[in-house]
Amino acid sequence: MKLLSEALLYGILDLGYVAPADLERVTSALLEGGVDVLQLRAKGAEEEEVEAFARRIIGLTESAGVPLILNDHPQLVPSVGAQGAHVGQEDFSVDDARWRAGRALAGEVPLPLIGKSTHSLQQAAAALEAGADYIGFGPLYATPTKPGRPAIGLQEIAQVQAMATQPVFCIGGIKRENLEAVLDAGARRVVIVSQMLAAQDIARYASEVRAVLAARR
Ligand code: 3NM
Repeated sequence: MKLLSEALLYGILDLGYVAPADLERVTSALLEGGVDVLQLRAKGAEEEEVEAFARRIIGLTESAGVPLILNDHPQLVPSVGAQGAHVGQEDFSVDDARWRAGRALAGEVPLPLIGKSTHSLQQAAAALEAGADYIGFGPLYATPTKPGRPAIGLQEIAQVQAMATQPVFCIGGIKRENLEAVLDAGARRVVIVSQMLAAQDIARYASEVRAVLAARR
């Protein structure tokens, strides 16, 4: 299984953009393109639906050696066999998510990964202090994937990077056209959702972005 510490490109299989019938096809394309982590994000879906979606793709992510992270629903991590869960500011605390994701199975290594969305320096510091395995930091730019959420810009990326020992994934409105600016601001790892899923050739888009990230690491 790929290590989170080595991850550069974080892909999200977002059911806001991907039709349920296309789950396997898009997952395969993202994996072929070289995403290092993959999150299943099905906002508004019932728990049973999320579990069923995850079961359809877990074999693909496992074969590729790519950690599968469930957005919300940390309690589904053990039954699906996913590698972790991601929670937002309004969701579970890191500790609570970790407990639900299977802290009771602590004898089994590796433990589930818990990621947290953060939208300011203070939130980033708090999530890292709380023991998140990684954080998302954004949205850097306004984004249709989280409408109405104010952009936080690029100015604080370097400070977050400087204080974090865990991986920081910059997110929100990132695309090939602004990737260099995001990296120039200090980012090392990124999440790209809408632009990658809208690409004519998702695998190629992912591999091109990953190559830029790898060249700058
Ligand atoms: N979380 P896109 S921004 C899912 O800032 C998500 O926490 C964000 O999608 C955060 O690449 C975001 O299409 C949307 O902008 C990212």
